[in-house]
Amino acid sequence: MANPLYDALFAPFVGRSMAVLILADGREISGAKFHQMIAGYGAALVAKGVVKGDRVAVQVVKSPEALALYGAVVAVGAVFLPLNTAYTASEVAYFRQDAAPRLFFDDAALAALSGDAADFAPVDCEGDDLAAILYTSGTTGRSKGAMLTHQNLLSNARVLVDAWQFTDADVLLHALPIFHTHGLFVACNVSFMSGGAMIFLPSFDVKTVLAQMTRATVMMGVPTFYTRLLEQVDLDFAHMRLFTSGSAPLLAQTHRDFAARTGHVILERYGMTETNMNTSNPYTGARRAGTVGRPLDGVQVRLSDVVDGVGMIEVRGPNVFAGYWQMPEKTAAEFTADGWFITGDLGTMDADGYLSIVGRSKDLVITGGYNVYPKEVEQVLDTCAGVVESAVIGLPHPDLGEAVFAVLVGAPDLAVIPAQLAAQLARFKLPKGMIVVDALPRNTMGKVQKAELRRIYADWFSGSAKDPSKNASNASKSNVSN
Ligand code: MLC
Ligand code: AMP
Repeated sequence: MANPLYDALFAPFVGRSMAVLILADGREISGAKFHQMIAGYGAALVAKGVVKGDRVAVQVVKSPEALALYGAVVAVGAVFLPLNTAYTASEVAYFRQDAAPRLFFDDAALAALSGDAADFAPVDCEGDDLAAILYTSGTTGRSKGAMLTHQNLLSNARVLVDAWQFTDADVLLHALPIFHTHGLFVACNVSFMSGGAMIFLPSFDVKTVLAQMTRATVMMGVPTFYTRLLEQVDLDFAHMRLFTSGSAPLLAQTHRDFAARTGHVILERYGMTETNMNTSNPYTGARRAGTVGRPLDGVQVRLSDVVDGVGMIEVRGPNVFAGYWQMPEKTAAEFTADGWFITGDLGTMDADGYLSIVGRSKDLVITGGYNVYPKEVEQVLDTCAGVVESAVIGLPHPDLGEAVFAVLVGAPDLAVIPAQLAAQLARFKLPKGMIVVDALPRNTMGKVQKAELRRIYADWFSGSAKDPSKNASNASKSNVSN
């Protein structure tokens, strides 16, 4: 009788007096206490009728309770479905309708959840059973639920503990959100599996992070964490053993600057919601700036349709998801005939097997580590008064890596558009700049040339640009302060 993920991550906490979570106010939660929270919630979920395979959707602020709920859902054989706290009511309505969860937790519902830990018993599961569904936006604008099995999550956590040499002496500084692969699976699962502790912060606030760092041994971050740290004067990280980066491209310059300022060579790795982690720079050995390292143990990576050294990155291994929830056609379309997952990322591989990500075939903006699919924003923009058509692109941004930018045709009132968008879209998806032009550049097939738009407005957020409105007659521009 077994529950693979629960047995590996949560069961070992029974009776442990060592802290598993350290909070910003200094409060500590022992392994035993954390397990009791999981067991209490587990009993409560069963009492509410949750059975194996049920989806349990969760949109709650980051807290120890939220993490214990994750453990409880896994323990009772249900499927954890975390949602970004920034999602609007209409976005959440879509996920609830699509996934049909047995229960939905917001903060109030979580606060009211209690059960008797004595009544708890984990539910048996197989490696192929689902442990989580994480929604990832699609190029058509419709989000897809990536189904992740116990085996997917377990295999990846094992490989990462090993690759990054985690032990129970580690204290991971955790400042990421816990509704995505990075913060939940890479960070929490790895820490749980190693039996170490996490300094569990509500979000990335640079001053708090610096203050808390003194007790940590490892930090995992998106590139924005590192650019923000580099803006600080005093960076004394001599006691740290590891900094990792992922979810978005880390500029080689940031990598070099961080090494020069702190003596730490950031370890960059590459993953996706659908695959967990695929590649990593080595813990011992050369961590090469601008590369995402080599395939992790048990993960196979290949490039297809290679032209001038650049090919589509395809992945195969126990980490690769079980498909999109109730979307067999979309699932089939993203696998090759011989079973490799087509990532949509373009890469090169050097003679030593180090992969570099050089572009994306998918029309996607990654801003501060969050993915925004332009189509989704364009669809809402096109409903705004005065907008005839729109093109949404990502432009280089000093803080967020890329920022969302909208090019509009028509005569819209730019002052009212942000509020109209915010009613429907999470705020991180809203354009940080907009411009109105006479027409969008198109190729002979009539397709909007987004590469051309990215070239024209490339310097918009850098401040050093020539005024882009010179490139577009009758243009008006707006930098949105959101
Ligand atoms: C916040 N805002 C953003 C934003 N984050 N806008 C664009 N991109 C973002 N990433 C907006 C808010 O809506 C708000 O707008 C304003 O910016 C300030 O909000 P904030 O909460 O103060 O932001 P801040 O704390 O500065 O957050 C920035 C950040 C955060 C980079 C620290 O976004 C973050 O933690 N990102 C990590 C994302 C992540 O975990 N990705 C992993 C995906 S998994 P307004 O209008 O309200 O003022 C994955 C797989 C893998 O990709 O390989 O890991
Ligand atoms: P998500 O769907 O949110 O999991 O985002 C996954 C995408 O993030 C990948 O397909 C890549 O495009 C991107 N990504 C993740 N890690 C890296 C990295 N280290 N460098 C560049 N892009 C990355």
